[in-house]
Amino acid sequence: MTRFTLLLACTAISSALISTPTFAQTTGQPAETGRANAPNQKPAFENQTRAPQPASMPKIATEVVADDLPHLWAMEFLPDGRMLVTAKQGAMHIISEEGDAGPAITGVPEVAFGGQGGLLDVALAPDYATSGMIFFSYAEPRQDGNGTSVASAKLVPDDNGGGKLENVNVIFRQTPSYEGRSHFGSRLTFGPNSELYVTVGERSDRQPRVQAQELSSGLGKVFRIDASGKALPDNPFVNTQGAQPEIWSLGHRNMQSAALDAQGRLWTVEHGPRGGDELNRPEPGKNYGWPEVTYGVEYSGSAVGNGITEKAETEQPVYYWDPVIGPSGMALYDGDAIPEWKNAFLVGGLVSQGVVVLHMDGDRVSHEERVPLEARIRDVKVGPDGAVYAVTETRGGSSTIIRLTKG
Ligand SMILES: [Ca+2]
Repeated sequence: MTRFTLLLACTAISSALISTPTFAQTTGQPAETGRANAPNQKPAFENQTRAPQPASMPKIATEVVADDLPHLWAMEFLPDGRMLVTAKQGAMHIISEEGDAGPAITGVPEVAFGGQGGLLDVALAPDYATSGMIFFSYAEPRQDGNGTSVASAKLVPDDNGGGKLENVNVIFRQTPSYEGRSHFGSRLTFGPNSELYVTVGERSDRQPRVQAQELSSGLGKVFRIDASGKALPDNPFVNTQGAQPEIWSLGHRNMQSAALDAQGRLWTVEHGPRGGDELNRPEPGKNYGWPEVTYGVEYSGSAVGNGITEKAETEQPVYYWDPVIGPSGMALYDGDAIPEWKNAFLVGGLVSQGVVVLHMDGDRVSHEERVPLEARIRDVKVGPDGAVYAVTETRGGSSTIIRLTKG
């Protein structure tokens, strides 16, 4: 295993194949200096986009703690300090504290691997230390297409660094199924009362994506369920005729980021259209607009729908990015090792190739900071040591795990 440390200097292009995003680390100025895709769209309030960088930005040192890993999608720290990771092709591994991946854990169900599909997120049950239960999401191959599903299982590690899943139980299926390879979401986040939030996508294509607005469809929603997959009795639409009772909020595009804040409230970051990635705090029963109200434009450059960014019935994003960051995983920084980041959200950037640090003032973003890592960042977690761990990916290739500390 390779271990090395490098101090982040000004971004240098390390390979002709990687187009490194351009931005300037200047206090008081926005990190993003690129041209907007929708320059005529205006934010609804101050600091809804391109918030200034903070006055004090820590110097960050990076170290590769694990490399030569399969293409990972998610990681979680186990109570013993090892990492549990999902590999997109359909495997789970435990990574030792020395950075070595153990043999594939057996019992993982078949996944629809391809495009954005595969084995996706993993979360430890709140009582994992005693129950050994984990929850994971994946693109599930189905007779009528595919869709995002959530399963629970008991993780039984063995003495060789591997292990097995016992009692695999599919507890929730996003419906309808669709024959596609895009926008599966997803993240799994347990709330303070062991409620499970499941974020998904709207399957991308124009025909299914409009279902993000329909309560009878599970496309483009946040769901809130219990450990057996049932809708919670205080969910907003349990008494609405024809609505899927598991729905918590609607009008979402493709959410691969979710985390709780210090008060235990859910926040999400979703992949928007070109110039429309957004941060939200999904509240019960509220409509986040997609695909009728959104910032950004279609990949073709044309307007999304009628090109509306505001409507009374839909929620404004707390924050948006144009150009996009390509959000992956996110975490609340609740450690002490990097005091400047206390209570900030850390968001992985696939496109921005680094970690985005969102400093909050109440429920608004006050400052945006960026840590360039010159790699697509697939997930971000805070370790038990207070360091930040970022999972990288190369397209269709392999992953590393990088540890970020105060340099
Ligand atoms: Ca929205």
